[in-house]
Amino acid sequence: MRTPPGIGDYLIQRLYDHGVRHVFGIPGDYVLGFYDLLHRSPLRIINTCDEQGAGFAADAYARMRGLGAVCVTYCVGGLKVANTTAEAFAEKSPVVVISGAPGVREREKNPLLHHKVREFDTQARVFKQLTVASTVLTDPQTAFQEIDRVLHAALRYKRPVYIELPRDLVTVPGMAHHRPREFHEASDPATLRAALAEAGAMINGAKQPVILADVEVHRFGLQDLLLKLAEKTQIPVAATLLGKSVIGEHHPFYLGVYEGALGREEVRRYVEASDCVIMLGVFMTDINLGVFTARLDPGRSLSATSEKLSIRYHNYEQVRFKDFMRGLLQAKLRRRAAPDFRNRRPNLHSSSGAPRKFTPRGASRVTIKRLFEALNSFLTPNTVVVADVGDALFGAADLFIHHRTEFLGPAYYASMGFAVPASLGAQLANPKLRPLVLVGDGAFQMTGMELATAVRFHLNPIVILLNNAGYGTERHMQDGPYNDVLPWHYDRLPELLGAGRGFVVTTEQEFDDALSAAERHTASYCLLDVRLDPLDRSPALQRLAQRLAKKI
Ligand SMILES: Cc1ncc(C[n+]2csc(CCOP(=O)(O)OP(=O)(O)O)c2C)c(N)n1
Ligand SMILES: [Mg+2]
Repeated sequence: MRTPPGIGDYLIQRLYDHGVRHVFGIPGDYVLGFYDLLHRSPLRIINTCDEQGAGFAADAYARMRGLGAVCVTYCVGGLKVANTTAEAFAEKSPVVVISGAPGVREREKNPLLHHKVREFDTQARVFKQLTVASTVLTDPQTAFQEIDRVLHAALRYKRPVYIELPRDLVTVPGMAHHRPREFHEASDPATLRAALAEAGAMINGAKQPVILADVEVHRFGLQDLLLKLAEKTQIPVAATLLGKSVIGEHHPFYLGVYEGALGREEVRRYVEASDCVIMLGVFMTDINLGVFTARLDPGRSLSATSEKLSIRYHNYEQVRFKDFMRGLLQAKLRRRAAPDFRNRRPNLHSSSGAPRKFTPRGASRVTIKRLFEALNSFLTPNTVVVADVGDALFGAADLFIHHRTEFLGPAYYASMGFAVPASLGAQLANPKLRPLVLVGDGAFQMTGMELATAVRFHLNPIVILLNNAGYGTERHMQDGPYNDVLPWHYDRLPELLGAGRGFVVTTEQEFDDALSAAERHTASYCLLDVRLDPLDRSPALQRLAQRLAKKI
């Protein structure tokens, strides 16, 4: 009889089966045995400067590839990825958190082993709160099933999961003759039919229907379906900030980002005037809804997600999101007159619909508004834009990403420090893409040193550092010395890391030149330290402030 694989090997095999090729993390004695297995497996270990960097990288990897993994040691490493796991949970990203732990035999008599906080299960209890499923693999008889169960939950709910592996069980064989269970979930056919009938009648009866697409269309890989639905019916598509880039944004019927008063006025007007808003995979968060300035009437909308389907005021149970989307595509929906929104964006598109070229105004000081205009013409189909919190994210809302799924930003949980490490995960997930990182100086000081990891693994992000001498977003709410940060010599990072290129940018011409140089320098990362006026802000933030001011 063949011996069954060891528990660690089985976990690696299952990750591989689900498309994972890289595991991010930092080793420690409780996880060394598993690291040794990983090292000898087809999965590549990407060790970062800090666990938080590994967590954000794995999150971006999961958003791009459908599953990501971070592997850390007990508590000192594990608790450092609590925040990144929280972000993955809140924003629906399927990250597998693997933590080493003291061996089962070492736990007898409750000794005070290093890294232990309170009880042996303290870390597992923390992660129970932060994940959709978790397991501590203490029993070889059930370990394989547990791994299957937890990975299935990650894929089903697109949320993080936690697997704790006691160090004395890593190479212990699991149950013999185990076969990974296939999980099939189906919609209830009668309910699906009824839902589609009501949705079809509502859409066909509407004068100005509009699709609002969000994060779950990305996570469930339904972008093609969405595009087909829009092309078939010629119903225009708007995206939320979290769902940004769900379709190619130069498409004639792409409206733009809808985010209430935070978004562009023409998008807001169109969506809010619609008598049928078809919300697909929409997450009703405050940022998605323009800090609740959005006016979406449930009586004029239908909303489908993996958790809930409602059409006007009716809820339908047991209808899978995918089935509903597929059903809509097959339904008899009226074809509308073709919309074309490109000519409404004269500063972005020429009359032929092609993206406009940016012409720098020589020695004028670069502003956030102009910076984003320049980036609009700099983006290529091979760019993945990764934005951090702050004006990097607000300003990015107005970028027009060429191809779908090429925008990543923590647009709900909003933890600073996401972008630089996330760019590593994004590029490893899809090496054809070059990341363009938009990050504030404050956020950069949290995790920017992960550029060292970029150097080690030959990645080449272009980092646009929006240097406004501190926490600009906070300054607009309440200012004080606590919003200042030390002005680093960011452009000299290449000296410290022994690789990369740094630029100081003050004028439009310098920005344009530095972008061209960065485009040519593909051997390593480039960092553009863009010195902004500390009180400058993006049009998006400005719009919000104006709208809120009108209300007061
Ligand atoms: C980890 C974390 N700490 C604190 C905050 C609160 N916060 C939101 S925006 C912001 C300032 C961001 O500064 P910076 O990265 O320089 O971007 P800017 O606002 O200047 O564009 C802070 C501190 C946060 N979102 N995340
Ligand atoms: Mg700043």
